Amino acid sequence: MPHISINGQACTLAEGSSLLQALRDNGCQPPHPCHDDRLKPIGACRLCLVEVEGQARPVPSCATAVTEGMVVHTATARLQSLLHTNLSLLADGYPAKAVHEQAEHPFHQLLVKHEVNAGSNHQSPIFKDDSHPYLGIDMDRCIHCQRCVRICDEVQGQFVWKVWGKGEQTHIAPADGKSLLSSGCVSCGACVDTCPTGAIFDKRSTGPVDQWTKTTCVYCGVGCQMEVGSHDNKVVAIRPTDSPVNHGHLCVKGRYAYDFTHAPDRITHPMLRRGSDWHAVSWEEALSFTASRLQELRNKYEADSLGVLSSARATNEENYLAQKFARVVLGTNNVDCCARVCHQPSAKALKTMLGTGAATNSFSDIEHTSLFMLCGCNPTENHPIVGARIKQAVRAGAGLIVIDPRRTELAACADIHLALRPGTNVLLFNAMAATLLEEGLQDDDYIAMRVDGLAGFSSFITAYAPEQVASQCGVTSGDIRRAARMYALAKPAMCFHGLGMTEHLQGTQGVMSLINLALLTGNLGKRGSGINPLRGQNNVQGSAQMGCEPASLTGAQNLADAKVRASFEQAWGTNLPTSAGLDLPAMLAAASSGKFKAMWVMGYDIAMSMPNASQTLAALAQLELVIVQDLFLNETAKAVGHVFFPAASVFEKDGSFMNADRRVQRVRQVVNSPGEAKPDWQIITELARHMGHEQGFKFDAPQAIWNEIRSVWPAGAGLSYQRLQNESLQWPCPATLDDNHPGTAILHQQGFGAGPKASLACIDYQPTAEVCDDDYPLLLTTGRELYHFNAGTMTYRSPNAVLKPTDTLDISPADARLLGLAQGQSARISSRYGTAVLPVNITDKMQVGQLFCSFHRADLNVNALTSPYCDNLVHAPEYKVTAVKVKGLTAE
Ligand SMILES: Nc1nc2c(c(=O)[nH]1)N[C@H]1C(S)=C(S)[C@@H](COP(=O)(O)OP(=O)(O)OC[C@H]3O[C@@H](n4cnc5c(=O)[nH]c(N)nc54)[C@H](O)[C@@H]3O)O[C@H]1N2
Ligand SMILES: Nc1nc2c(c(=O)[nH]1)N[C@H]1C(S)=C(S)[C@@H](COP(=O)(O)OP(=O)(O)OC[C@H]3O[C@@H](n4cnc5c(=O)[nH]c(N)nc54)[C@H](O)[C@@H]3O)O[C@H]1N2
Ligand code: SF4
Ligand code: SF4
Ligand SMILES: [Mo]
Repeated sequence: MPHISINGQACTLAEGSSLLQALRDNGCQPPHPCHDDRLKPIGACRLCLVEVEGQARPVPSCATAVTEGMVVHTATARLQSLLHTNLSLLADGYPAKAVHEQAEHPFHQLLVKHEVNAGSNHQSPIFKDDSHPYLGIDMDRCIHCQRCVRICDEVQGQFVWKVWGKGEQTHIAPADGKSLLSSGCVSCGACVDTCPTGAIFDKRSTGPVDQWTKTTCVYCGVGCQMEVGSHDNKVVAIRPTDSPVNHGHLCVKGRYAYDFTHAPDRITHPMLRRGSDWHAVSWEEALSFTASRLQELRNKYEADSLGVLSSARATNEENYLAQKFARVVLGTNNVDCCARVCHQPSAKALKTMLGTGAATNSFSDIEHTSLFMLCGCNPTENHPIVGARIKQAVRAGAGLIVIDPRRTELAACADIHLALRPGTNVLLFNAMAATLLEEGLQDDDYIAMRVDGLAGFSSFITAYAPEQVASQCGVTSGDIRRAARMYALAKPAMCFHGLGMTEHLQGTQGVMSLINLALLTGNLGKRGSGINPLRGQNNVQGSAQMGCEPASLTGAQNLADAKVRASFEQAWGTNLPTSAGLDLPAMLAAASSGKFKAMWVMGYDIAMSMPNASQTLAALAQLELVIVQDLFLNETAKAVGHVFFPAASVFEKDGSFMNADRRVQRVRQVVNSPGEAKPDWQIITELARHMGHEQGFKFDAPQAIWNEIRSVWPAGAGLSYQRLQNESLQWPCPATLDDNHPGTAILHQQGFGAGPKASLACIDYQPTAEVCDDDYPLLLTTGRELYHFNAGTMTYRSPNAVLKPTDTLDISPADARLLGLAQGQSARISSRYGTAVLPVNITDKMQVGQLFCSFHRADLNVNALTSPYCDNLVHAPEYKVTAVKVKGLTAE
C-alpha cells in the first residue's frame, strides 16, 4: 500500500488508487469536468492540476498514477492562478445564459464557485441536431472534455461521437457528420449523463425533480438499478445508479420509456363487461362478482377447471401470492407464468443435468472470461447492458463465437459466426461435442472428478461428426470444428443463450446439448464460465422461482416430493391439491375441449403473445370467466375479458424482482397509482378475502409477504429486506446466525445438486414437423428488437414508437429481388395457420431463404402466423420456426 503526503498530511492509500481518488479520499475535491470514473482519464481540462515535488510542472491528478513517497500540494498560489486562468479560457466562449438558468450542471457550479464569468466571446455552434426524441443537443456549451465521445466508445461501444476539425474549428459531432440517429446511436443516454455542461441533455426532463427513488428497471431480466425522479406525483426522469449489474449505465427502455405510467388510457377503475361494453364498477362489486363466479364454476365443474396465470412483470411477492391463491383458495395446481414460453426449457435442462434451474454464473464474470459463446441470443438489443459489457470485453481481447442464423450486431464482430439454419441447435452442439472428443480437447481432469457417462456418450456422439451434419445445419464442418476448438481451448469460456435455443420443439434438449459442452471442457463452477440463460422479463426468473408453475412450489421445490409438500402444508395450514396441474398450453387445450372454464390472467397478454393466435383465441373464447389484471385494456381483455382489475405499475408499488443472474433486488414505490388502481398483491389478498380466505392472505406490506417467502424457501432465507437495502445478493443465500451469508455468485463450485458429478446427456436430434415445402418455401423466425418490449403495451406508449414505429419483415436482398419486394413495401406473409401484413426491410443480416420479424405491435398480429408446435418436454412454443410464403402488396 503506497504512502504519500498530501498538503503535509501523511496518507496511506489503497493499492492501485489514482491520484484523484487519493485526493478525494483525503478530503480534497479538485474540480475535474473532463473526468468520469467510468472512463479512462485524459487530463484534458487541466482543472484538477496538483503540484508534485520533484516535477517541474503541475500534473493533472485524474491522469497521474500514485507512486510511493509522492509529496503532493493542492492549494498553492500557482495552482489557484492556473485554475482561474484555465477556467476563464473555457468560460470565454460559453453562453452566460445557460450558467444562470441551469444551476444543476457541474460546470456551471464550478464557474459560480470560482466567480468566473462566462460569455465574453460566445459563438454559435458548428453542429446542430434536433432530430432525436430524447437527446437534445446544444453544442455552444461544449467545453471539449470529450466525455460524450469516450463514454459512447468505452461504455456503450457505439462510436457515435467524433472530434472533428482543428484549432478554432475543433468540434464534436456524430461520426458520419450527419445526425445522431444516422450514426448508429442506440439512445442509451450515457452521453447525456456524463456531459458536465448540458451540451447534450434530456429533452424531456427539464422540470424540477422533488425526489429521486432508487428502484429496479421494469423491463428486462438484466435488472439494472436506477433512480427515478418524480415531481407532482409524476415520473419525470430516470438516471442510472452504480450496481454490479449495470455499472451506472442504462438502455433506452429503462432510461426513457416510462411514459406508459401516466398514459391517458391507463385503466383506473375496476370494470365488468356486460355484452360488448365495459362498465366501471366499484372494487367491492368487481371483487364480489368475481368471487361468486369462481365459486359457482368450482361447484359446477371442479377446482381443476380454474387456473391462474401470474405476471413475470410483477414482483416476487405478488407472484408468490398468485400461486398460493391458486393452490390454497382455488384448490388447484393450475398455475403458470411467462417462463413457460421462454426459458422453462433452460430451467428444465439445467435442473435435470446440474441440479439448479438457473444461470450458473454472474454478469460480473463478463470481465473475467477468455471467450463468449452466444447461442441464439441478441444481447445488444434484448439485454443491452449485458450486450454493451460483452462488446467491451471483446474489445479488450476476449474471443467471441456467435451461433445465430442472423448476422446480429455481435455476430458482425465475432471471431466465428455460425449462421445455422433455425431449428438445428442439437445437431450443431452434438457436432461440437463429437469434435472435442475426436480431437482430444476434453478436460480429462475435470471429467474424472465431476462428470459421469463419458464412455456411453463417446460412442453415441460419433454419429454426429461435423462432416455428417454440417449441411443440415447450413454451416461448414470446418467452422464447426474451429468453434469447438476455440471453445475448448479458451479457459475459461462463458456461454450465454437465449430463445434461439429454447423456443423450439427440442428447446430443452438444445440446452442440454450445450451443457454437455461445458461439462466436457470443465467450464462450470469457475469464474468466467458456465451456462447462462439471458432471462427475459424483469421478474420472469422470480415468477417461476416463486412457484408459478404446476409442478413446483416456491424455491423451485418439487411439489411431488412428500417432504416438500408436508412443509408447505404446515406453513399454509391446509392440504395441497393433489392433481398434477396444467401449464398454460395445457390450459388452452383443455379450454378447447371444454374441461377448463376460468382463468385469472395477471399482466400477461396471452391473446397477442401466444402462438397460433386463431387457435388461442378460439380456446379462450370457450372460457366462462376471464379475469384480466393489467395496466391497460390489453388484447386479451378486449377479446375475451369479463372482469378487469386495474393494476398499479412497478413505479407505484414496493417489492422485489429477481434478475437473470439470481439477484434479488428491491423495487420501491415512486408515485401513487392512478385512480383506483392497486398493486397486484393487494388485489390478490382482497379476492382471497372475498372467497373466505382472509387467513393466510393478511399482509400489511410486501415485506411481510417476503418474510413468509423466506420462511418456506431455505435458499432465500438470508435475503432480508434489511440486507437488500444496500446489498446486491444472489441466491442461494441461506439464513446464518450472524445474518451475513455472502450469497452465491457462481453455482456448482464443489458439486452439482445431488452429488459431486453430473452426467452427460445423449440427445438425439429430432427435427420439427414444421418444414418448408413448395407452398411455404421460406423459413420465418420471430423475436425482438431494441426499442420495443414484448406485447408493446408499455414501449408503444412512449417516444420509442417514434424511434421504431413498426415491426418489419426482414429479408435478404436476394430474396427481396426474387419476390420483387422494395424497401418499405407492404408484404403479406402467410403460414399454414394465418396471415399478417408487415412492411419489408431488406437487410444483409438475413440468410437467403430465411425471414425475421418482431412481434411487438398488437395490431400487426404476428402470432397469427406461428405454429402450434412446442417443446416436447416443457411446452415452450416453437416461435422460432414457421414455414411461410410472402407476397408484395401494391399500394392502394
Ligand atoms: N428490446 C427488447 N428486449 C427484450 C425483450 C423485448 O421484447 N425487447 N423481451 C425480453 C424477453 S421476454 C426475453 S425472453 C428476452 C429474449 O432475448 P433473446 O433470447 O435475445 O430473444 P430473441 O430475439 O427472441 O431471439 C434471439 C435470437 O435467436 C436467433 N435464433 C432463431 N432461431 C435460432 C436457432 O434455431 N438457433 C439459434 N442458435 N439461434 C436462433 C434469432 O435470430 C435471434 O437473434 O429478451 C428480453 N429483452
Ligand atoms: N412470435 C413470438 N411471440 C412471442 C415470443 C417470440 O419470440 N415470438 N416471445 C414470447 C416470450 S419469450 C414472452 S416472455 C412473451 C411476452 O408476452 P407478454 O407477457 O404477454 O408481454 P409483456 O409485454 O411482457 O407484458 C404483459 C402485460 O403485463 C402488463 N404489466 C406490466 N407491468 C405490470 C404489473 O406490474 N402488473 C400487472 N398486472 N400487469 C403489468 C403489461 O401492460 C402487458 O399487458 O411473448 C412471447 N411471444
Ligand atoms: S445516447 Fe448512447 S449511443 Fe447515443 S450517442 Fe449517446 S452514448 Fe452514444
Ligand atoms: S438492459 Fe434491461 S434492465 Fe437494463 S435498462 Fe435496459 S431494459 Fe432495463
Ligand atoms: Mo420472454
